[in-house]
Amino acid sequence: MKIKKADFVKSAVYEKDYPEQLNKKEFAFVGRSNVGKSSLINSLTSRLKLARTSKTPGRTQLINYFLINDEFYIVDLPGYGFAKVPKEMKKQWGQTMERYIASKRDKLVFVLLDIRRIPSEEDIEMLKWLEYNNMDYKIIFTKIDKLSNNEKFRQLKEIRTKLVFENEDVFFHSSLTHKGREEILAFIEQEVLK
Ligand SMILES: Nc1nc2c(ncn2[C@@H]2O[C@H](COP(=O)(O)OP(=O)(O)OP(=O)(O)O)[C@@H](O)[C@H]2O)c(=O)[nH]1
Ligand SMILES: [Mg+2]
Repeated sequence: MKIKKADFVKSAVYEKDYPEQLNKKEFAFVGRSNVGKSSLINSLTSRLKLARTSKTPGRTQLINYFLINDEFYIVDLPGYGFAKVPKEMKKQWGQTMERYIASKRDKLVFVLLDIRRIPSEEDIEMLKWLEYNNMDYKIIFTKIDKLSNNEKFRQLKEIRTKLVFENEDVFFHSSLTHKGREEILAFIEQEVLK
C-alpha cells in the first residue's frame, strides 16, 4: 500500500472525543513507553514528524488520531511501563490507553515489543487481555537495527521463554532503516480491503 496522505486529526482522552468512526477499521499501536510507537507511525507514513517522538519515555500522553489516504485511521497511544513519571500521571495515561483498547471501535491492535528486551509483565498482560477478549492483534518487534542477525536469533530464543509465537505471525521493523515497513503496509492494505 502506498500512503499518499497522512493528516493529524485530533488528540483525545475520552471516547466521546474520538473522531467519528469510519467504515474502515482503525489501526492502533500499543506497547511500553519508548518502544517506538510514534517512530513506527512516522516510518509507515514516510513522515518524519507526524507523530511526536522522544528519547524521554512518556512523550505520547494522549490518543492521537491520524487519517490515512482519507480512508482509515492510525491511532498513536500512550505507552505503559515508564519509570520517571509521577504515579498519578502514569495512572491517567494508562487508563486513557486501556479505555481505548476496551472501546468498541472497530480496530486492529499492533502490540510493539522491543527486540532487545524480554517482554515485561505488562506486555504479557496486554497480550493475554487481547487474546481473552478475542481482539484482532499483531505483534511487531521494534528496533531490529540494534541487533545483528546472530544476536536477533539468540534474543528470539530468550523471548520465547516468555511468549509463544511463530516468526511468520509477527513483524520485525526498524524505524531507522525502515526494514520490515513494506510487510506491515501490505498487511494493513489487506485488512483495509477486507
Ligand atoms: N535505533 C532505533 N531507534 C528507534 C527505533 N524506533 C524508535 N527509536 C528511538 O526510540 C526512542 C523512542 O521512540 P518513540 O517513537 O518516541 O517511542 P514511543 O513508543 O512512541 O514512546 P512514548 O510516546 O513515550 O510511549 C526515540 O529516541 C526513537 O528515536 C528504531 O527502530 N531503531
Ligand atoms: Mg509516542
